[in-house]
Amino acid sequence: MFFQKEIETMGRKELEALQLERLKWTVDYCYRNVPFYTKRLDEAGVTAEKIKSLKDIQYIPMTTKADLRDNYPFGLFAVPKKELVRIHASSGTTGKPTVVGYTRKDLDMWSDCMARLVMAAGATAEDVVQISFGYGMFTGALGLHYGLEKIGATVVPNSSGNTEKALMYMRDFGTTALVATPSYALYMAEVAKELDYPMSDYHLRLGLFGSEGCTPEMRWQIEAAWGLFATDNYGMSELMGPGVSGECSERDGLHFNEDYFLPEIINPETGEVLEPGESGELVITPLTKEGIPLLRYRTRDITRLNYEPCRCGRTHVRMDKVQGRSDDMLKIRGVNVFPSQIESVLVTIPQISPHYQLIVRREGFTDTLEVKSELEDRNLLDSFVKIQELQGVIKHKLQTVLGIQCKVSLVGPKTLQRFEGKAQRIVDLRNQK
Ligand code: DLL
Repeated sequence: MFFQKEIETMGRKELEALQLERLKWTVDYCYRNVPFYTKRLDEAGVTAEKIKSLKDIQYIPMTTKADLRDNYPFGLFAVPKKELVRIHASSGTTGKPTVVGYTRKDLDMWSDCMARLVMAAGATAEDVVQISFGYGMFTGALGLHYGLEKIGATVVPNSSGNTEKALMYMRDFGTTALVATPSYALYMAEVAKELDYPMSDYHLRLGLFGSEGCTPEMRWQIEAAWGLFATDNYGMSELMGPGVSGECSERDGLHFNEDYFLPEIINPETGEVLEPGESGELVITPLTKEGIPLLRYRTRDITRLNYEPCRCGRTHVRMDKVQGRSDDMLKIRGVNVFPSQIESVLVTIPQISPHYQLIVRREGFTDTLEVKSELEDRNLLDSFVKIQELQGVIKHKLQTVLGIQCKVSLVGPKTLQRFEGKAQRIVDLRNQK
């Protein structure tokens, strides 16, 4: 099912012509309306007229999260405040929040992008969709909310938290689709199983998940727990929020809304643009944004692009599931370790739950990694030998995948923290005295 079939199946030549025209518009718009970009573009000697092909994007300077923070709150906005109809911000846990503003046209574009992706994932006007992202400054909830309303689905704006009540609504309203982070969907299933209602009282058929990584192994567990079909959605607040890319029901990569977002892959160390198919850092230029336009925004997310048309008929480029963030990547004794690699191992071991924590320490001159995982069965704690055996198995499997040794600790069931939003699994103690 398509929301805007003509655009979603547009031929590549036509699509690229549209992108080029919009890229030139954006460069000119930034130059004229954002002093930060006037200076940057002057320094680089770039003007809209000089851009003759999409390849010329490489001459445009990149923008980083630090640029947004340095210009907090409205320094990169291109319109006066009275033209904005909404403001969102990132949580700002690691510094000043990054603030983003939307004009009416930006919001229309956002809900179109979302409507396309939820339909591609299989949502319809028949669905009752419960939104279990936190409503507020986070873009996830309102982003999906307006897209789902646009396709005529019945939206239940339940927000995150108060899980038992959310489950009551789910049973009583006959909710058919759930919007949540994968980790919250997993936690909700855990709580549902503890309540006095059979799982057959729930009617979820579709999960519209996203906002954090999720290995295929973890996804199978969520699907099995709920009996639903899960799809992945990607985006970030600086670019708009969710709606940048998402999986269709083929689940063979996340389709970009490529008429609105121009993606590139770069080598995160050198900034060099990589060839299609190569893995590296995703850089995105929104092509029509008015409130806060950005040029070549460095996402820090590591992925790959695939320009082959999809079996679903959509032609827009697909990205692989995010492999990790370049700033989430742990460097342990010189080896790059992504949390997703660890998750893919842990989730296949039946004696432990899919909840885990990664603790990084500096001991002397070496970095060490402790993988803390939860037992499914409390009784195992009584057997030292069995625990040791299990630790040995996990350690061996992790070493095979990661190429380094790590410490494995097993703790009792339901002792690790659960998350209602994005899971925070890494505890990096290296810079603590
Ligand atoms: O997480 C927007 C969003 C909301 C996307 C709901 C999808 C669904 P931020 O809070 O600004 O925005 O966080 C953006 O989250 O750079 C990625 O590192 C990560 N991220 C987002 N979606 C995915 C995903 C929203 N599907 C940051 N897989 C991004 C992996 C994701 N990581």
